[in-house]
Amino acid sequence: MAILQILQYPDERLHKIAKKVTQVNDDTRKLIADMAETMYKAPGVGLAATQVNVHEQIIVLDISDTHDQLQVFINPEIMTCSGEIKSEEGCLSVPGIYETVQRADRVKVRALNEQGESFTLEAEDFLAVCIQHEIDHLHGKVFVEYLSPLKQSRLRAKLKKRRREAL
Ligand code: GNR
Ligand code: NI
Repeated sequence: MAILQILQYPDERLHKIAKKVTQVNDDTRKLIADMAETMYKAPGVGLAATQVNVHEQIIVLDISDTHDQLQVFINPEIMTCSGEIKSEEGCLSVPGIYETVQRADRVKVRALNEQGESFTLEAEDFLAVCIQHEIDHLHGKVFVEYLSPLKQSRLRAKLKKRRREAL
């Protein structure tokens, strides 16, 4: 297993569109194991392959306190969604920034598991928010893109400055 490097916003590669996984094999499972290790170490509740510069439709999630409830979604698709929820979001690619985002509060997702088998899941509340946040990453979208253009440009400037000072 290995800890992977997480891309930091702003980075053009966070806006790449992930391709569908055509075959779930040992390479896929190795990547998933590394993504899970990277997510737990960060620590975060989810990680999309896009964030580790792999542009394939793979997500890992674990919203448990015990870090033993790993959920894997390959080629995830939102079938239906309903309701509204406003919640504070953060992102491992935008460290230290927390902003309120509005999303659907129930989603039905279809995806493949680590064995390449299709499943569906109905999620609500925080799990539904996380699934939407991660699927956005696969579509090249970072949660800060829901903020006003003014807030986004201030945020980009702040993060670039912070990065300059860290070097
Ligand atoms: O660790 C994470 N926490 C979080 C909190 C609220 C809404 C979404 C998330 S996902 C985030 C990890 C991450 O960046 N996944 O892409
Ligand atoms: Ni994120």
